[in-house]
Amino acid sequence: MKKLISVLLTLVLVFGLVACGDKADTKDTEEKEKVEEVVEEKEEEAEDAKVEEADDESENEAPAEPAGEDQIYALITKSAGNPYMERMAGGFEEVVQESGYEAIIKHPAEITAEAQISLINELVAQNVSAIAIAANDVDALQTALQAAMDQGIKVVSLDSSVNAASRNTHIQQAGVQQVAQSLVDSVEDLAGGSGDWAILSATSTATNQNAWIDAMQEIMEDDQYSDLNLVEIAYGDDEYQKSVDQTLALINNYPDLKVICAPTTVGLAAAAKVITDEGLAGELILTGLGLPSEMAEFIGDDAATPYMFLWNPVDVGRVSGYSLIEMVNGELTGVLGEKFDAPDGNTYEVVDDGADGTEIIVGPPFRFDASNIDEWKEVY
Ligand code: RAM
Repeated sequence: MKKLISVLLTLVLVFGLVACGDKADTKDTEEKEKVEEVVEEKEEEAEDAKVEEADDESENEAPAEPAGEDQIYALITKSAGNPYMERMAGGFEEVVQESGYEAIIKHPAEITAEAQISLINELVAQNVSAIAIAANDVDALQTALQAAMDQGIKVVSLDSSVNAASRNTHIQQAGVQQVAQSLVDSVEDLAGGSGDWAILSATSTATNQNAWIDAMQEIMEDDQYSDLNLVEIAYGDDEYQKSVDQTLALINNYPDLKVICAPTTVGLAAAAKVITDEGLAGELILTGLGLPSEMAEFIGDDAATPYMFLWNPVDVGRVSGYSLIEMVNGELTGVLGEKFDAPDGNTYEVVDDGADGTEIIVGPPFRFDASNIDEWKEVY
């Protein structure tokens, strides 16, 4: 299309030149011939562009092969290089392959909705059977995901949800309220009930981060927490270096800061390294959601993080795989009240997500401290 527009613009320009020339009465025949030649060339180019465009359109219209017996299950992560996302993808891949189907894992080039939309469009063109997506934005993926569902592709969000109209259901790692309450209690405990604290989040559009932060702020409206002062919500975009820089900025900007709560594994690991390297362990205390394998060296009574929380990311991927396989095989639709028995021995139930959709909750958050970190660092 761009090519066609540029050709048409050139034509307008050339005709404009001819018109101007006429007005100025410079009817030099050589000039005129040259102009006619250019017009001819441009007309030919326009024809070629039209043909190319028609080819493109027919490519888009060509119906892809239906999924049939060769089912393909795709998972789109939030971003590449995040160990949490890699473990989640690993669980998904394992379940899909064990069931005899093909798994595709896609990492967007950037941690944005736009980069995820390109991947969704690719998978729709490929006519995969199902898509699981950890969303970088709650609403922005709607058009692309609805196109997928219109084509019969089953869709779940996992880890970070899309709105209810964009999915069949959401695979929720742990109840939002439960996670938020655990984090709030830890901030209160570690701050000794009063003082400045900050949040170090991932991206500002991540549905899961925002849901936890909103729920935490709501809980903190209670009088019990009135002496705690949230000074800033910083965003490290789930990039290690940016999270390091944001932690350093918080330390510099708030000399009385007592606690940083990072509800992101990337942010927590980066902040723990900074606090340790700056010799601040014990003074500025860290809590949040962390991956035991990344955090083991920073957990303990005298370390940067006395304790933290998480769930098993591998299971989040597994339950997404189980749910999509049920959906593709016509056993599950994602409607409230449905249940299914999974190969892991558990029964999963579709429940109300508290907004206008449904979700399947994987399990409760788990607390990690000096007493159990060595055991769990080997697991995930
Ligand atoms: C990061 C991501 C992910 C979140 C975990 C806790 O890896 O932001 O979405 O669930 O942390």
